[in-house]
Amino acid sequence: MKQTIKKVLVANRGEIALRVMRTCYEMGIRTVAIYSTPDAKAPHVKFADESVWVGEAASSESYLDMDKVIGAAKQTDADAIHPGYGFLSENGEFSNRVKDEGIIFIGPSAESMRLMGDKTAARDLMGKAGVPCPPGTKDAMEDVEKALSVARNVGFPVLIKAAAGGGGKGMRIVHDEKDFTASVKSAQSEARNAFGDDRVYVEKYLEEPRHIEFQILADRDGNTVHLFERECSVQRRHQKVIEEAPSSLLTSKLRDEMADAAVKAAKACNYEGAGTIEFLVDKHQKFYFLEMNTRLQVEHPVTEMITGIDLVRAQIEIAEGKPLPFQQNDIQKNGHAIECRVYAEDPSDQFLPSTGTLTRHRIPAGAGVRVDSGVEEGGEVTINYDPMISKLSVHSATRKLAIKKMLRALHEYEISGCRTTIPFCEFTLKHDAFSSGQYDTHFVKDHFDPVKETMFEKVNELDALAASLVAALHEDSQGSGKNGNLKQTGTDVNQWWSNRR
Ligand code: MV4
Repeated sequence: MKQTIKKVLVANRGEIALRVMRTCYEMGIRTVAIYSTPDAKAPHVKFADESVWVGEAASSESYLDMDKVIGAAKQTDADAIHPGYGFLSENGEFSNRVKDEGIIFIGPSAESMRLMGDKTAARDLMGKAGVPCPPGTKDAMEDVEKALSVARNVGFPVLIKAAAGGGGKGMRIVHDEKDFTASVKSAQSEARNAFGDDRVYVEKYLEEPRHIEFQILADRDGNTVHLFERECSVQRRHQKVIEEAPSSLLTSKLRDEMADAAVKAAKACNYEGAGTIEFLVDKHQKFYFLEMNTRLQVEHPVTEMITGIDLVRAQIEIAEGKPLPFQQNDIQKNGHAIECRVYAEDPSDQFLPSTGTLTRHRIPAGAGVRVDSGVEEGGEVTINYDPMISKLSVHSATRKLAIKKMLRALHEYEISGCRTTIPFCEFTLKHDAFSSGQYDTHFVKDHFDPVKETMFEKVNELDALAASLVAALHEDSQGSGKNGNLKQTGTDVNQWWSNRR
């Protein structure tokens, strides 16, 4: 049944809220923003046609409060809700309640979310669909001894994972069977605390894996296509930092095999809308299903840049009941795109959050440069929400040219008032492991030493300055008089030097 959407409430904040609203504007669809007290003057609120205050800063009081979000949609007569990513975007209860109110949920069914949200159910479904999964236990672990025998069969190291998990929470790498039982208990405890569900399962640990994911679009009639892959191996503590499309690892043959598997996976859960199938590719170029994300992802811009397809427009048209306007052969990849996530975190200090007033926010521009930002100059960067300030994406004809363009754009990006991960992104793009394409999910651990990379250079410069000042002071104290004005500097370099050591 087709229904034209005239007004969308975007149940999100920051860059993704603004990004969704921009496509709505281009489609002639009116928009409703929701906002918490600290977001009252946020860019997404200013851009929307209407806005509704939904509560105080805490997400549970505002963006996660289903009653308030649905109430705002009813209050403004929105005929659809776009959830963005995070918050309620993969909450089956929310999508069902939205539909029960006669409002269109722009996303997949609650059943698809459920099937893919439970990692053991997802593995089972993938096995039946002929999508390869890492060897391991079929179901969640009922009996530790039985699981240990499976671990012995697949061979250590193994990974213990939370069935309700994702993103690394409740995950334990076990290298030796003597640590197995304790690791299971520890994983169960973390999973119970994080998800209220302590079911865990075992998988063979794939060494030096690459994280490669395929974008999927599926309409209500079951037409399912892929929009090629994204490589997301530069991660820090399971948080993606740099993504690119296409992957420099895949051969055409491997790409076709993985794309077929991704389409199979989407069809196996009757998927509708935009979704992503995550795979790991091991050092033998064998790929394995990791998980499915039943939402639009942060890193979707790099796919849009190489295919020319607006994924939010596709989501809305699918939600209106329209058939996909293209077939698989119509979708071509062109050139290369890279995305750097700009977080308000300090890479020289363990990526700790960095808050403050954005006294300067000047974004780069020029051909092939896209900035999706949820902040503006004068705005506050707080710890209320995810620390991502913006996403900087570039597109060029080749990967080498895209790297050059990204380095130029990072150089041009001016942010003052908080520390950001821009220096880390510059470090990565300049690193041989990245530029050669020879990197995996251990890149940060293997190559990034914050003290060496960002502080020592400064310390080295300061050391040189201190040494010359100490030398000059020493000479001065010998009465040579040639550094006459030095003493007036008031800089007790000796004191500074001894403090520093
Ligand atoms: C794995 C894996 C290796 N072997 N599974 C799961 C959650 C996701 N964010 C990363 N996950 C992984 N699952 C098997 N069977 C490697 C990862 C992985 C990873 C694991 C530990 C530390 C950092 C990682 C970064 C990317 C992928």
